[in-house]
Amino acid sequence: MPSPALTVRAVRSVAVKLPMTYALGTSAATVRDAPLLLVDLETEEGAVGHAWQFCYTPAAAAAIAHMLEDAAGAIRGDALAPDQLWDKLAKRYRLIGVQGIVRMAMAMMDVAGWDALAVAAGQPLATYLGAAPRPVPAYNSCGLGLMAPAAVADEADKLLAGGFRAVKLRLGYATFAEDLAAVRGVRRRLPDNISIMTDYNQALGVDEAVTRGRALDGEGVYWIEEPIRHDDYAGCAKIAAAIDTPVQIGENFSQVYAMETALAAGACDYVMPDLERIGGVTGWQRAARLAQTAGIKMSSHLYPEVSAHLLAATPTAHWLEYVDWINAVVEQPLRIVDGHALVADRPGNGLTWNEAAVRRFRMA
Ligand code: SMN
Ligand code: MG
Repeated sequence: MPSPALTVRAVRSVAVKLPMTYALGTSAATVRDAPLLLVDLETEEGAVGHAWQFCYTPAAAAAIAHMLEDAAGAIRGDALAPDQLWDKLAKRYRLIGVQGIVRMAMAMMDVAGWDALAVAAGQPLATYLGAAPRPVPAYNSCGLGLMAPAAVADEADKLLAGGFRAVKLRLGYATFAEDLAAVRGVRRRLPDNISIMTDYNQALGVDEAVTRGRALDGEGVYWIEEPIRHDDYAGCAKIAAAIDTPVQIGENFSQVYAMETALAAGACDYVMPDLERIGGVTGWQRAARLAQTAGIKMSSHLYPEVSAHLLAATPTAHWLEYVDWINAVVEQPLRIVDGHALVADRPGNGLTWNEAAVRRFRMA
C-alpha cells in the first residue's frame, strides 16, 4: 500500500544522555553514558517519524542538532520523498561535504522521513520496503570492552541472557598475549555453539594485524572487525588475504561510495554499514543492492530497532548488532527472542519516545 503524499512541516530534536548498562570500552575510548539525539519529523498530514543518533561525544549532539535545524529549514514544505530530499540536501552541503555531522543530520532526517511514510501507510517499515518482517539473528554487542580476562569472561556469560547466541569482544590490548587471554577466557566460558565476534576499532597497523590475525586463526573467532585504519582498504585487503578468519568492516563507510571502493579493493569478507553513516534508509537500500550484486554478507552497526526492519529487507542479511542504549527512553524496546530481533509489528520503524523518560535524561 503506497503512503499518502506527505509534506514536511518541521523537524525537532532533543539531546539525552543515557547511562549504559555496560560501558563501551573500545581500544580508542571508553563510553559510559550514551549521548543521543532523538529526532521527530512532523508532516502537515499528521504522521510523525522518529529516529535516534548516537553522537559519540556530547559536544557533537549540539553540533548535529544545529545542522539538523539548518537542513529542516531547507526542506520545510517539500514533499516527503526521501531520495529527492537527500539529493537536495547533498547539493546544499556540497561545498562543506556530505560527511561527518552534516551527513549524520541528513541521515537522521531520512530515517525519520521513512518512518513517517510507513506510519502513514499503516505498515511496519520492513513491509513498506517490500519485505516480510521476520526475526533477524542478533549478537549482543553490549560491554566486553578491554578489561581483565576473568572479568571479561564473567561479562560474556551475562550477555547471553535473552537467548543470544553471539557476542562481540573488543580487542586491541597493548600486547597480543592480552588479546589472546581475552579471547581464550571468553571462548572457554561460553558454550561452543556461541559465536564470538571481535573488534579492534582500528587499533593496529597492517603488519601487526596480519601477525595477530594469523595467531587468532584457530581460536574460534567468528570475524575480526576493523583491525586497522578504517579507510585503508588496500591494507584491509592484504589482511583479508593473509588470514583465515573473516575480516569485517563497514561501520565507517561514508555513504555507499565508500563501500563501493572497499569492495572493489577486496577489503573485507563481510560488511556492516552504519545506518547513519551510510545515509539513512535511502543509503542502506543502495548498500543492500550493492552487497547483493557483490554477493557479500551484510550486517548492521548500532540502531537495532530500525536495522531489524532493514535487514529483513536485505537480500544478503547476516547479523544484527544489538545494543540496548535507547531502551530507557522508548515506549516499546526492541524484543529479542531466542537470539533473534523481532521486527516491531506496528506501523513505522517502531520507535516512540517515553516523554517522561526523555525529560528525565535530557542534556542540560
Ligand atoms: C562501536 C564503536 C563506537 C561506537 C559504537 C560501536 C564498535 C562496534 O565499533 O562495532 O560496536
Ligand atoms: Mg566496530
